[in-house]
Amino acid sequence: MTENPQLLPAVSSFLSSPKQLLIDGEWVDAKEGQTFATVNPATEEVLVQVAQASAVDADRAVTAARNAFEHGSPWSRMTPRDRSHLLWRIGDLIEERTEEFAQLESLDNGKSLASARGDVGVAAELFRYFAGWATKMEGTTIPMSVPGRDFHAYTRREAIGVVAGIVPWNFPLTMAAFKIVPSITAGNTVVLKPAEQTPLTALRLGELLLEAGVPAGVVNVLPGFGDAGAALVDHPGVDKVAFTGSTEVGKKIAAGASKNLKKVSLELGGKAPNIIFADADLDAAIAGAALAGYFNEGQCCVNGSRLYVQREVFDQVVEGVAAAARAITVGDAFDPATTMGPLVSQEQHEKVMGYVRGAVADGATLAAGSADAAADRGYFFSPTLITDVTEQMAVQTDEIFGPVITAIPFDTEDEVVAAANNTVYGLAAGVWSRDLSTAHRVGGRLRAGTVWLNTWHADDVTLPRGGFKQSGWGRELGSFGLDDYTELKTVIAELR
Ligand code: TXE
Repeated sequence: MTENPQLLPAVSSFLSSPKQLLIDGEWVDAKEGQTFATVNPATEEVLVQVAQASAVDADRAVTAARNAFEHGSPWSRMTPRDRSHLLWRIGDLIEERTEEFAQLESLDNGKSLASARGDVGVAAELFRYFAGWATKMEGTTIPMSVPGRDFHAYTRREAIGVVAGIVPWNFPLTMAAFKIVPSITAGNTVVLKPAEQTPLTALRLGELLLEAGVPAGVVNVLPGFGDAGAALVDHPGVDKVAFTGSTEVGKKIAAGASKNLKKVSLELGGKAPNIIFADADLDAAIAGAALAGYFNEGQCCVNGSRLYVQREVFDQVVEGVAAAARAITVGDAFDPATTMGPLVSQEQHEKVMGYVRGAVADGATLAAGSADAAADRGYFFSPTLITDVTEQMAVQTDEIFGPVITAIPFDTEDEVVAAANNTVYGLAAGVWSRDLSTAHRVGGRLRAGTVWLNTWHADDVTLPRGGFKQSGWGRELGSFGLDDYTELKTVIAELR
């Protein structure tokens, strides 16, 4: 690997030895000895070799998680208050190591350091927010009406058991936290499978969890490919699967988990419509549209990829977003001038390029960007804005997961709502208008789990998120975020 003088000693030291699996509180090699290389997408250089989990390792990890969950284990005996303190402590440890996590994330995923620092902050805050919920998993007492008899009935929220968390590469650390935090808040144990493209921060988090005092087996980390994820989905010892990733794999997971009727939560793909009315604050809307489409290299499930602009301001908005795209500096995360890093992998790069080339071949126009790689080395791709698009083009119907926005003019509210909802996805949507009635009314008509009015990507760990339609099952975060990680038990006692 080329020498990078900016790397913290802790990061260099982390990368100086092959990475292992975390099973039952121990760092171990994969049983079958396999490893894979994780690559820096800015340089295409191998960062480090990582143990590659197989079905055998999945079985070992599930057994460890099961034992850690069982009645009488240190974890099952830990009080909610102690769990709360533990979660808070982990949040502090993550925050103290912000720069270290950010560097590792930028190296492995490619995102700018500023972006990666933001992700680390979210992960730390997630632990702290849920620390508060550990002591507030309350039930209710419920009156019963049985003539002549007396009852005391109440509900309890209990842990489900072993959770398999399977996560993608676009926000590796925060996605790991999204699955681990609600799981352990509720007293479950976890086997986490990070994405094969970006295993490093989840592994470093595993080290930190042990340092913070999470008992052995409560959180296990299994880097590997889809087969390791599938082995977890199939494993009878797993009680719940929590997945974020493509809709295609989400369907496989739902089918696999249904064999044993495991609980499943899914956060899947999106193709979010972003609607700008002519009466909007256009400066804000243009900046918002660029952020919606280009943040995180466009590799966001809530990426505002379909821009609809009322006809009278269409040219002005297209010009503005194109200028914003051109103002973005694409480069290596460690270059301070960089505002957009490379895409995560060669595969993703080819996929995004293919969509843009396909659109151009079908007669679309590039208002910004290009259909070519932005550099000879590294998976760089220029932020792109496409006009002269039809609703039938693949660039308009498919989740591209890159910095690509398509822009289409509209005339009426009914027309744009119909177009916006004409998708199998339903993760996010946005409306820009100075007329509050328009904004709220249209927001109400959009079939999406999150609707932004006069903003985009504004978020907090307190807010539930998830998808309508084929964008998923269930909600994550906020006070709703624990529901999918608990079972509700009804207890009925007869008072004699
Ligand atoms: O996702 P996958 P990929 C979309 C986006 C992207 C496309 C492909 O459009 O271009 O998906 O990305 C694990 N059983 N999103 O291939 O395959 C896999 O190892 C169990 C949207 O990276 O869904 C990884 O850990 N697990 C998305 C995780 O699933 C399996 C974020 C995600 O991989 C598996 C990422 C199987 N059969 C991509 N096959 C979002 N909604 O945020 C793979 N995996």
